[in-house]
Amino acid sequence: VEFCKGINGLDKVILREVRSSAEVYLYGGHVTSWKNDHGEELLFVSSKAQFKPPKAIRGGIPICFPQFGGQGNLEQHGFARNKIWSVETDPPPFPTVNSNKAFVDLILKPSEDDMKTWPHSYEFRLRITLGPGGDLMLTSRIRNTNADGKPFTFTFAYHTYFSVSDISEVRVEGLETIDYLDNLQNRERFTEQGDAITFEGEVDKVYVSTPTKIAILDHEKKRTFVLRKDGLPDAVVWNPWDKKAKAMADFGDDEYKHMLCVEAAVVEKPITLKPGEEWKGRQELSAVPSSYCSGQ
Ligand code: TA6
Repeated sequence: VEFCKGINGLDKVILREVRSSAEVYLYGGHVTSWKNDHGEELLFVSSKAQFKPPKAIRGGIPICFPQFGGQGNLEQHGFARNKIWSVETDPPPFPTVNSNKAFVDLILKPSEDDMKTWPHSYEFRLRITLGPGGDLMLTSRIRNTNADGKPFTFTFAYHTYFSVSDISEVRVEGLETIDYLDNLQNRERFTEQGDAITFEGEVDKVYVSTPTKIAILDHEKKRTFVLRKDGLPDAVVWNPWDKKAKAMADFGDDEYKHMLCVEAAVVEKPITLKPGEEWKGRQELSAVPSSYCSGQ
């Protein structure tokens, strides 16, 4: 585990396991790189990403808390991804992981100023772990530490940007026949069709009550990303496609072809914590060789 300076002098931590690695900025508690043991980058970060506050880094794994999306009185996706986190020195009440995994524990607590935007106190612990096989695990523990007895309610997402060779040759398996809210049709509820999802245009869907395992198959790379999740019932699938890509200043016009967001999330049924209560949400990512051929 190395602590060093990244772009714009922002502090970052690098986790290494044999030849695989992961990188997380204290800015946003934001994973910006996950490389397999061939040194291949598995996450997408835009070439036009801003690595300086207050703009969130475009790509990697933004942490959306205490709000996912634009519904609510906070800015889109909340503020956790715009704050500077710190490294937790005294290990939190995490069960000790076996020693052959590299990990770092980050923590975010509100400042007096933050309490003006969202009048609650909390402890948000984020453990990033790189397993011996190069799997990447993010575990969030959020505790309500309000002294005034007030509960709070939040929604959440790991807004993961996967790097893909060609979006038109990507399939997502595991969400067949699942209901979703379509952000492109006033969040109306539909049911997904019966076979793997493919991409021919902009997609922005919140799948609700989804299975714990979702697969993203990249034809050209003969690679499958497997996303496993716990405590995160929903999954958001997003690709901006060409028009929306052009409308984002921190996103290259053609970059939509090489990324897909599949986001383990809590959206449909927000979480409410009373003081002293803690919520845990975990996602585990792996990248495995796959013999998938598109159109199969
Ligand atoms: O996760 C999908 C989404 O909610 C899209 O609607 C789009 O807004 C995307 O997030 C990116 O949001 P951001 O605030 O990071 O630009």
